[in-house]
Amino acid sequence: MAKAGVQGSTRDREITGARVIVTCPGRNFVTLKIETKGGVTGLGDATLNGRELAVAAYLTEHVIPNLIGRDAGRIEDIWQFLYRGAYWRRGPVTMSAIAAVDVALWDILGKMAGMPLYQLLGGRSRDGALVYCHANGDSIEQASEAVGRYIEQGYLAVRAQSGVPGLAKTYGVTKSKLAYEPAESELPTETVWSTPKYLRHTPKLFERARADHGEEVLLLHDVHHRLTPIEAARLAKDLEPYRLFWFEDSTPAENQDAFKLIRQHSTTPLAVGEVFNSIWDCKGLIENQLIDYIRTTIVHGGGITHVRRIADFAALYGVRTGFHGATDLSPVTMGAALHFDTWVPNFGIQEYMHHTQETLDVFPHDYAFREGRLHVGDTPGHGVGIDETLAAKFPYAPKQLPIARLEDGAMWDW
Ligand code: EZ4
Ligand code: CO
Repeated sequence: MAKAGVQGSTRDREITGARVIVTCPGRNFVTLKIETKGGVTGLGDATLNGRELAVAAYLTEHVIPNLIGRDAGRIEDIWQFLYRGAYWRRGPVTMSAIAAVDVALWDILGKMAGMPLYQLLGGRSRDGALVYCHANGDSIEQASEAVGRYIEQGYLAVRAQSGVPGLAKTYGVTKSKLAYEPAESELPTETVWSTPKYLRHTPKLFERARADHGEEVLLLHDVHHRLTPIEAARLAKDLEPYRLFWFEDSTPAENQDAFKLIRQHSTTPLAVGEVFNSIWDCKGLIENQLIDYIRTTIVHGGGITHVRRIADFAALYGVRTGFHGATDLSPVTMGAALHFDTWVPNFGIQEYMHHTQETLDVFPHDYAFREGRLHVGDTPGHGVGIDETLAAKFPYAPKQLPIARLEDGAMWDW
C-alpha cells in the first residue's frame, strides 16, 4: 500500500471487490467492506435492527455486482446510481444499503487523502460532540438515581425513562439496568401499553429528576411513537416546567402535519426522525418549523451524502441535528456520525448508548468520551475498523424488536 496522501489515481481507485460481514458480538451487525485496486479498503454499516439479512441480501444480490469496476472516488455519482438508477426508491432496506456503500466510499477517500472524514466535509466546527446517554429504572426513584450516576460520570445530558405502574414492561426500561437492548428474542416479545397510565406518570419522573439534580443537567425523554397528536401536545405542555432539552418521537410522523397540533400547544423542543430514511420524510416538518431536532442518522438515511442534504436544509430553518445512536447502530456508524457532528454547523446533540466490550473489540475505533462529549481522532477516514477473525467467532443470531398491544389486545405502535 502506498503512503497515505499520495494515492488516489483513477487506477488505484477502481473498486475491485466488496463483501458483507454479518457478526453478532452481543447483537447483530451488518458491515460492508469495499476494496480498491490500490489496496485501500473502506467500511460502511448496513445494520437494520431485526431485519439485518434483508439489507445483507440487498447488498450482495443487487448492489455489489454494480460496484465492481467503478471509480470509488465518484461518491456522488454512485449515490445517484443506487438511488435514482434503481427505479424503486427509498425505504429503510434500500437506504441502509446505500448508506453502507456511501460511508465506505467516504472512508476510502479519507484514507487516500490521508485526512479524517470531518476534514473532507469542511473541517472542525467544534472540539467534541455533546452526547446524551440513557438512564432508566423500574420506578421514578430508580430512574432518577440512574440520572445521578451518569452526571457523576461526566455526562451533561441524560435521557430518562421509567417503568409505569400497572405496565409489566415499558420502552427504555431494562431489568438488568445495563444499556437497553430491545431486540431480545427470535420472535417479537409482546408488551402491553396504556396511554392514560403513561400520561399520568411521566411528568412526575421529571419533577423528581429536577428536584434531585437541579436545573443544569440537560434532560431528554423518548415517547417512542406511542401518542396521538393531541395526547403528545398534552404531555409536551405538562412537561414544560421541567425544561426538557427535547421530547422525542411523541407521535408517528407518517403524517408530518400532525406536529402542527403539538407545536400549537407547547414550547417543549421536539425531536423526531430515527425511523426516517430520506429528506422526503422530514421536508414538511423542517420547512414548517414543526421540529427542533432531526434524528435521521447516517446508516438509515442514505449515508453522509444524503444526510448532509437533510442537515443543510434543516440549517435554513434553525433545525439542528440530534442523530440516533442506539447500540443497534454499529461503531462504524458512530464513527462516521461523530465526524459529521464535528463538522456540521447546525449540530445539536448525539445519542450515545454503550456497546458491549465484544462489539468494541470487533470494531477497533479511535473515538473517546471526555467530559460529556465524544471526540474523534485524526485517523484518516472515519477511524473505525473491523477485526474479521474476531467477527467470525460471533455468528448471526436472529432477533426481532418487540411489539405493543393496548390492554384490549389491539395492536399499537411499539
Ligand atoms: O428503539 O434503536 O432513541 N433511541 C431509540 C432506540 C430504538 C432502537 C430500535 O432499533 O428509540 O432505542
Ligand atoms: Co428514540
